[in-house]
Amino acid sequence: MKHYLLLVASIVTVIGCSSDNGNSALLDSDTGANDVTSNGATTDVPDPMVQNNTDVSFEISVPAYQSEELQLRLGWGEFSTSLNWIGDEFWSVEARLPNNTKRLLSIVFFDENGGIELGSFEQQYETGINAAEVFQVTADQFDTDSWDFDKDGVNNLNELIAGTNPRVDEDSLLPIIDNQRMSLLFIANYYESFLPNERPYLRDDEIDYETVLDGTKNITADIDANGDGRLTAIVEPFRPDQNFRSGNRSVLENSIQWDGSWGFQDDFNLNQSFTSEVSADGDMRSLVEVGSGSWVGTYTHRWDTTVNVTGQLIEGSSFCEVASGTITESYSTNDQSRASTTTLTITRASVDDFWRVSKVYESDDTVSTQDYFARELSMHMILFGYQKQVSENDYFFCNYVEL
Ligand SMILES: [Ca+2]
Ligand SMILES: [Ca+2]
Repeated sequence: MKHYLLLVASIVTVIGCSSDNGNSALLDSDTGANDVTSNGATTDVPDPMVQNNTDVSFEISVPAYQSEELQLRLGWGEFSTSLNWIGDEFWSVEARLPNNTKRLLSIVFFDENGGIELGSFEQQYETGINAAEVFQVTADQFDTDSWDFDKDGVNNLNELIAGTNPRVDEDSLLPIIDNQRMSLLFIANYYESFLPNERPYLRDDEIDYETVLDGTKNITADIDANGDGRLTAIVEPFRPDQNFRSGNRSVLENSIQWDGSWGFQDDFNLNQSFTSEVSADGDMRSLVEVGSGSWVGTYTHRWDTTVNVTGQLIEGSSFCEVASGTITESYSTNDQSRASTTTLTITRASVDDFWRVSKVYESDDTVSTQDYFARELSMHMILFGYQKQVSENDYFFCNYVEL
């Protein structure tokens, strides 16, 4: 019974002694308050030989961040205090707490002199029976992701480190366009469009210069029973060394690969190559494509593209609409004697409403960046005439007979 009453007295003392001003958090439960029984009679005074307190040394490492206005506050039940900065990421404080007592311990890391939370640590903490003990928290035990004032998915700490405003969702201020126009993507569509479903498939058109000039394509295809093989298309102008398009098709376990190239020569020289892989995972299809090309004559144009997207089959078609992923395009030119590079990065998570577009334009004396959202992607931008047929694809072919 005596032990129980002592404990009650200790807690009451702590509740009455919260220390907010910081540096000294020593508590003394032996304040001389008498233990009182339920009928109001004074009983025995605490035995000074019995130890009721534990001096706890809290030693805390916080996530790395530099500011003149950092604070670290600790609460344990009703008790609270500030911690003292020791150096680097290290903070500490000593608190005299009642022993054998369990309370919710909460430690919060602030910037702006308490104005903004950067991270927090919370767990039940029970003092032991020793005269002194040490409680340590390391930086990686701090929850920083729960503190995201503008709810943009980047926590306050990372926004402050990056120099963005943790209270404003910068994305919500970006303009929205209807269509982001692209070109020279989904190239395998072109090659696959010449293949029926039959396997093996052999075709060897005799080149008829007249019909090729009329726009007819001469196709040579040799696709085996497995779906592996090669396809070549000759289009106007008809000389194979002037205008060739060829690709190799490979069937892998859950995917179809195309790699190929095409060229075109007149007063400019074109070379384009690509690899493309469409894979199936249940109903989902994904496309990984890498392309690069050049168009060299009086001026030089070079481009590199990457596609890493997922999509779902459009009902009644053999194509997939892109639902999420990342597309990049880097385009360099010295047209008009002015060298420049434009880099587009287009991303969308499956939960996003729009594509996020980041456009960086660099020339000798300028670097400019534009960020905006696009409701749709359109692949109908034609930079050069030879792209027609090959690149005008809003959707990627995904209903391969082998998948
Ligand atoms: Ca944020
Ligand atoms: Ca922000």
